[in-house]
Amino acid sequence: MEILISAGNWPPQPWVEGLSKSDLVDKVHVWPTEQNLEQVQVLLVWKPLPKGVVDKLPNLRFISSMGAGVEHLLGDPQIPLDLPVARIVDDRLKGDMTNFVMMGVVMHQRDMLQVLSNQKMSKWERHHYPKLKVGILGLGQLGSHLGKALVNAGFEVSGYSRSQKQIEGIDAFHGDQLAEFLSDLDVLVNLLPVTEHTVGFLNYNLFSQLKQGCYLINVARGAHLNEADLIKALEEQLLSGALLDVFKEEPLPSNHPFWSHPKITITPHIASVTTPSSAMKLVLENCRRLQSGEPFLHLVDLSRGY
Ligand code: NDP
Ligand code: OXD
Repeated sequence: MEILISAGNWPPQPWVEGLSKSDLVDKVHVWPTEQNLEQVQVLLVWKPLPKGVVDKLPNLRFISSMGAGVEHLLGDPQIPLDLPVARIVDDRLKGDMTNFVMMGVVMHQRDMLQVLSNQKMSKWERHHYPKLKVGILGLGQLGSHLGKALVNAGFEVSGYSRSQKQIEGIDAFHGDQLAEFLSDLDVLVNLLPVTEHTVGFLNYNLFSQLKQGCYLINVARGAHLNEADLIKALEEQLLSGALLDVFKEEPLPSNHPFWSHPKITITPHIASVTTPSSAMKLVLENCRRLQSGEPFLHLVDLSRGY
């Protein structure tokens, strides 16, 4: 089987080396290439999907995102809608996301930015820290893993999803229960996928339904956040601060007002980065399934958009 990798700004080499070791794989191509791609059956993509690539693959049978998100594929008219499209779901990705958000929650709970700035002034200042209720938007693969870990760590946890959930220890809301979900949170974590229903979800109207002083952690996508509304909500103290890992434009332009905002902490889309050696196991399992005709794992539902 031949595979084409278009890894965007991620280094393709670990993928090439790992996939080439499998008996299932005859050849791994890396885009851009002048090689003949006629025999390629599997396309692995991280964003953006290059223009014209699909036209060069007459025998393409399966597409996989190299990350959890698929909006870069589903929104692209080049992707034939009848082809199966999968995404990465793996324990490493879940664990890394959980650790990152846990760090953000605890940093906020312990007022760590203040503690670090106190150190610069040799200032010894102790205070009590609050018990927090954390709400997670999106109780999917990442959100539910995070929720369980937060419960185990002693936080009060609630979550909101499209369909109804039952997860031990998590107060679960869905559908038209959004306002109820938002009303008593100390921290709101966004782990929604980008779809036509979730673009701009984090907006002034939503912020004004939160308990005053709630802290926002956005680790899903920049497209979820209305940036001007965030600044306004921070100025009006509807929100006490925000940890942002993802942005509409990445890298975040150096003149962007978020960089210097005293209540915003920025990380460069590192909440959970696909680990090739781990994610490759799923890709190879799906290659095996392509050969055997068994159903693929972690396919995207094109009608839902995630
Ligand atoms: P999943 O598809 O497993 O989960 C998505 C969740 O969102 C589901 O619970 C789903 O509800 C819910 N949802 C979808 N649409 C709506 C809606 N309109 N209203 C309410 N709830 C909705 O995704 P993952 O957990 O795997 O990943 C989530 C996102 O995290 C990715 O799409 C990606 O953008 C981002 N991500 C960011 C990373 C980073 O480094 N910053 C790394 C990896 C991922 P239901 O369960 O009912 O279907
Ligand atoms: C992903 C990401 O979607 O890294 O996997 O953002």
